[in-house]
Amino acid sequence: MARSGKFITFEGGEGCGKTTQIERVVTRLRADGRTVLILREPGGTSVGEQIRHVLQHSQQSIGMLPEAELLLFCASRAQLVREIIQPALAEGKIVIADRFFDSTTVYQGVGRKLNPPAVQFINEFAIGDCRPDLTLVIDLDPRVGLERARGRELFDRMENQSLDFYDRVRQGYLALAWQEPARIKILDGSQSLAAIEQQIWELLRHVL
Ligand code: Z5A
Repeated sequence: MARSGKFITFEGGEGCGKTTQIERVVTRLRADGRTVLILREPGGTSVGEQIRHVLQHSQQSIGMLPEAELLLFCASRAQLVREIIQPALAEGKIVIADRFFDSTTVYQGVGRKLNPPAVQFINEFAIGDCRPDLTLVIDLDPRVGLERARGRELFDRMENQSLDFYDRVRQGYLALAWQEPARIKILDGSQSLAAIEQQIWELLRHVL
């Protein structure tokens, strides 16, 4: 599908500040007269929200195997890409996603240690040619991020991992950025909200 819009993704570990920065940047973009669509992963479609519940909030999913987890994240994304993202990009919208396929590469590939070529193949199959124009990774020590994210009441299966898992996730993002420096930009998540927002704005203006 021809695309005149821009596709921006936000990535990072738990509590790194993605959601907060997306809200700030979208406010600025809309004030600038831009049409922006915000999406979150997993979810964003009717099918995807059901998969989100199975993946994250259902107590019955405790025994889910990493292979099943990988396929469910990619199933949610395959639906989101074709039902929402590609049509929006074809209409010229700016699409901002809170997580996309890099989360799968890092959480399932590096965190869960699934076979990297298998993860890459399934990941690519799910997205087709719908790759982000810019990916912003907010890098933060997981000890700080987990502390920020503490106190949420809703059960989340994905948030019950070891510190070692989150350390691998962090290293996984840094390695990805090293492999794809033109698309993936790392921001230091330990800075103030305003400082990170300003750096994101500069990077976005460059792409838009
Ligand atoms: N997952 C996966 O395994 N594979 C996949 O393919 C995909 C996802 C797509 C999604 O959970 C889980 O699924 C996630 C990865 C996995 N699992 N884990 N673990 P989610 O979407 O529900 O949660 P999340 O993506 O990890 O986001 P989050 O925890 O909500 O964090 P955040 O959005 O990055 O942070 P925030 O809500 O903006 O900020 C957290 C708090 O910190 C908040 O109180 C802020 O006010 C505060 N904050 C933010 N920035 C700052 C700064 N700079 N200074 C001080 N305080 C700050």
